[in-house]
Amino acid sequence: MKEETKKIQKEQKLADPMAASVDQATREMIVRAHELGIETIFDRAENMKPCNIGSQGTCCKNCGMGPCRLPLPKFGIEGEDERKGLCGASANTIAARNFIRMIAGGAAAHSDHGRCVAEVFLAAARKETDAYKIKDVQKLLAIAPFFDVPVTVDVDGETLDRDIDEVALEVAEKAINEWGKSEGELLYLKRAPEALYEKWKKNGVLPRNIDREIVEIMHRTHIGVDQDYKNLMKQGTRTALADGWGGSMMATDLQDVLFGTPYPIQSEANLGVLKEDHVNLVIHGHEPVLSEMIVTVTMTPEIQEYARAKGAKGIQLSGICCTANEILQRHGVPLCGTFLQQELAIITGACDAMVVDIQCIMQNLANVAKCFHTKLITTHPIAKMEQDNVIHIEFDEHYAMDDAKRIVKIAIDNFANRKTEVMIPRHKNTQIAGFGVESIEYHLGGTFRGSYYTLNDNIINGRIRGIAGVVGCNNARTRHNEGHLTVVKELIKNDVIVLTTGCNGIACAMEGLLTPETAGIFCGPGLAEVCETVGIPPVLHMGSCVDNSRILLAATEVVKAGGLGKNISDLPAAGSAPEWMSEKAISIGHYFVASGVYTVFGVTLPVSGAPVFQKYLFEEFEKMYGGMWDLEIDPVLHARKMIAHIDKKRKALGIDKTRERVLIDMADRRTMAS
Ligand code: BF8
Repeated sequence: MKEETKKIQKEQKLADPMAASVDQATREMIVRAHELGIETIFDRAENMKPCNIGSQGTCCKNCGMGPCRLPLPKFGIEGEDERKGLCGASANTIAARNFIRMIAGGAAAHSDHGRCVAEVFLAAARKETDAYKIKDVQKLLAIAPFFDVPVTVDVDGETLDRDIDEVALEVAEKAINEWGKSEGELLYLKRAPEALYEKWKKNGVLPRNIDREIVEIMHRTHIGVDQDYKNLMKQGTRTALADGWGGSMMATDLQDVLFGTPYPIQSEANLGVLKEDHVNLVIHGHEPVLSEMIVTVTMTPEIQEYARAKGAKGIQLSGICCTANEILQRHGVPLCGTFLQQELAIITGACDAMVVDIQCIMQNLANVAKCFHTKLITTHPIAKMEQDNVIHIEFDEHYAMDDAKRIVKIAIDNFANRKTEVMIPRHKNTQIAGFGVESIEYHLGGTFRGSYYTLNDNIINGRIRGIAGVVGCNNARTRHNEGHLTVVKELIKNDVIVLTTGCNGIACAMEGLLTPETAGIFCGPGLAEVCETVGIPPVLHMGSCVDNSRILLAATEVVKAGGLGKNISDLPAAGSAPEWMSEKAISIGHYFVASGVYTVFGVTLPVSGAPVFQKYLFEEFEKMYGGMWDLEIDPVLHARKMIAHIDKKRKALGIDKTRERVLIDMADRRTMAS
């Protein structure tokens, strides 16, 4: 172990493993890290406290005269809010600028991911690469009309009038155009319920193209441009919609066409999926373009034999963050952990290589890897690390298989170099993942009916009280996974079916909530009955963070199936990100709000320093879009606020009498479990 690592540790406060996480594997690995003298994010969170003014959203550093800091007066604001920056910017202007810059950051991350997928898709359509092919022709034909690509399809879903390669090429070209076209509006906006599209039009927020909306945020938030929080939020809304109904939705669709639309698949989750006698290659990041190739290479007999020749019993692939969700939902590759567990995967001593691409990758991975034999490999031209122990292999889709093979071989060759005693926590859980718009239709609508009627019927008759999308990150400022699991358990206990993505999906998988058997233990009687009859978990894993678009489209299908109003905002539904931390989460939160969903965030929200602006987001947005923001730190109250909103919508629809509106308490739950 490096001496300097130990020295730093002696001067620092250490995280209390019990207080840091509710997950046993995580706690054991924090203890292990302390034994080895290795610092992790849990320790850093003890030693660095967040800036109070920044976390209230009222620190402006958009010019060289600042940062101008506008703290809330200790006893609140009496009368007019006279706080201002050097240029005169009010607290509302500063908080709104900061907020929409976060939307721009999040939308840019999702949408640049989508662009990369679209470029690979174009290369595949042009047959410039052998590695990528159109895998899901049905999905291609299903999305083609939304790109104004005409195609006639017969009852079996086969195209009647066009060559499939020609359709693929046209879709690829139209898709790429969405990032920078000079006129018109995003084509996918028409996929939303008509009433929602009309609301966007009325409010003047139809996005023109993806890049332009992001650029315009950077312009408007430059010193001396937009100084009206309402007008700033108009652009924030336009940009978030360009993410949810644009970049993210296209990323999901094109990935499905290239790599296959997910269907339910069994796997496992948590650090216990690592195997001591196997080569462990951990894939971390977001774009499935590389990880798909790694999965393909790993399955070849040649590479398996190579691993055995080096003394391993085989190769264990696993994933961290949303790349994990991507290869889980299409191949059943197990989840190694959430965002906060990335350093811990290396600290097991069993990680022979960790390959990363973009987003949510901690720079400290390189420092941790230095203490072990682990090879840390960056692969993306826009995401490198400064530390000298990091290997950079730039991934090129035109030589995808060669690059993937090289990376897998590095992991295999490194198997014999393990130097620290391996300690893999034994904890892992079984899960079923891979749900989407299509599979929900199949499971809840049946192949015969092929629709969302059954789901709607069960919502109308009250067995299912409502729908919740619970998504998003881990945040080291709160106890790892506690918010995620408490919110989800409280919802399903009260008959609310949960759709999950991102790190919430991983947390639920680690807890065993993604199995049909969970229904009998954790759910209220109505939801349990539906899950047991249909054989689905009460928490449906819908994929990665770009796949939140699947939740938007599932909600749209529910509207279309009828009986629950004309718009997403009419549905008994709510959204949540209990442990959010990334800018992407803010963009997601806002496109949910602008799509009509009451959306509650946990931990903190950088708007509290500007009460007028906060009120605009928390209350006035509902009048424009039907959805609004909220913040609730207590996870039980957080879920109960969502349930109260669901009940409000049930009442408005006239279906509140079909079920007893009683929150189930612990005593009821014990009776149910016995
Ligand atoms: O895109 S949930 S910590 S991994 S940002 Fe990151 Fe947040 Fe996890 Fe995926 Ni999403």
